[in-house]
Amino acid sequence: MVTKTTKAKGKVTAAKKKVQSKAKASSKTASQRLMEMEEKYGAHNYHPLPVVLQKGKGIYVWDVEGKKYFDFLSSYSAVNQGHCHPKIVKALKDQADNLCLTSRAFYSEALCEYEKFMHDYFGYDKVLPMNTGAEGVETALKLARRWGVVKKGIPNDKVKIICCGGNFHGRTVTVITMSDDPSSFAQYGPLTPGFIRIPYNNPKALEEALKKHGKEVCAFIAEPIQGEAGVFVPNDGYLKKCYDLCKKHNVLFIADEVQTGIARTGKMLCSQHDGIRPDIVILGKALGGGVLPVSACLADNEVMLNIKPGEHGSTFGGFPLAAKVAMAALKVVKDEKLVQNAEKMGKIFRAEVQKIKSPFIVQVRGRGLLNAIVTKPIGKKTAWDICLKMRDNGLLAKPTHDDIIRFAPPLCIKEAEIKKAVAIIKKTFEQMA
Ligand code: IF1
Repeated sequence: MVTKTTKAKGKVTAAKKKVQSKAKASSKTASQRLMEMEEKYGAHNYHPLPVVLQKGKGIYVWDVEGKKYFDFLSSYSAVNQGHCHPKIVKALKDQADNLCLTSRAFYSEALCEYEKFMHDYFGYDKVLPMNTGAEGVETALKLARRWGVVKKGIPNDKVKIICCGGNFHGRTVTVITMSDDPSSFAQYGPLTPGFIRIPYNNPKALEEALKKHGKEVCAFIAEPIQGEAGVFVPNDGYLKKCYDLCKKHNVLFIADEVQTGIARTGKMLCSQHDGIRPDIVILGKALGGGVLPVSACLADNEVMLNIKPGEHGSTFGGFPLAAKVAMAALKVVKDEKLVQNAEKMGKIFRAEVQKIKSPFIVQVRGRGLLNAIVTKPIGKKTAWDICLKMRDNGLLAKPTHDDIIRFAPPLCIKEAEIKKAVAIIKKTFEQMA
């Protein structure tokens, strides 16, 4: 009897525990459960800010609990036109009902139209369509190397490309070869030969490298503003000086406009701030209107026509859905005057943020709507903690390099919304102090 009772009691306790633990599980928020799923089943190649998004519209996103936020990252400038823009989504849906994918084995009506559209829009002879930014960069490097061999007469195994310290051009093995950030390239060796790295924002360094290696150099590649480096804006005239040096040494100038292009900095292309027309422009991110991965290289025939049929490509590059989406995305930029708006709102944003007095703030910098606050940690509180608090207050932004917070809202943001967002940023810094 005694044994039985004890057993029964034991059973009750176990059942009770089960109920308790179930209650505990359900006391978790939807966000917590989803983040645990990612932790368990997703590769650990990111460290996201803890917020689980479910919905987006214009400059706002909502999490799974229904809380609304200003999106001040815009998926790293891929959502310049705003989330789920009705015209871009309509272009996607219309084409999806018609023809999604053909590969490049056949012509597609949408791609033919897109190629002409890109010529008219950006004024380059030709476009080479790809999908992601890194593929666009790879394509530019191949175009440049090929031009170097065919047109400049550099021996195939000697061709060099000059890149900049602090760059971020993507994640493929060749592209990370250009990086000087160990978190990008370490323990992924062996890397790709043929790169020379010089300091950014230093035309003298380019001049010296070209004097020394110019005959074997096919191209110089740079971001007009370095994004990952913390929205590092070079001196006025830097790009122009580099461009002129390239011309002097018969070297192609490649502008990686994946992040700075498509109106982000208050010009259609950031290179226009310095009045230059790069030999190769790489576009990505917002070219897909925040809807699809769409990237491209723009260049003239002298560069573009050295790659012949079968020598480069991608199954999805320029697929009909992407072609239609990109055209819609670029039409929105013009129709809604996003270049002008980015320029105007950027000025207001920087002026307002500069008024915030906080011991955390070291510098405010940027161009158009690509901006950053450089912070310094106080005690144990860092840029990460500031971003967590901004999240609580209803604004999403992400730190880069531990101490820099990037602010890059969709370009359709209005003045009243900028002011509301700055009020949140101000309140956050006050709460941190
Ligand atoms: C990630 C950073 C931004 C880019 C430039 C090419 C690419 C990028 C100038 C490659 C991509 C992204 C990738 C993203 C983080 C992000 C980023 F913080 F790492 F540097 F935006 F600032 N050229 N930048 O900025 O384009 O292949 O990704 O389409 O998580 O790696 P992609």
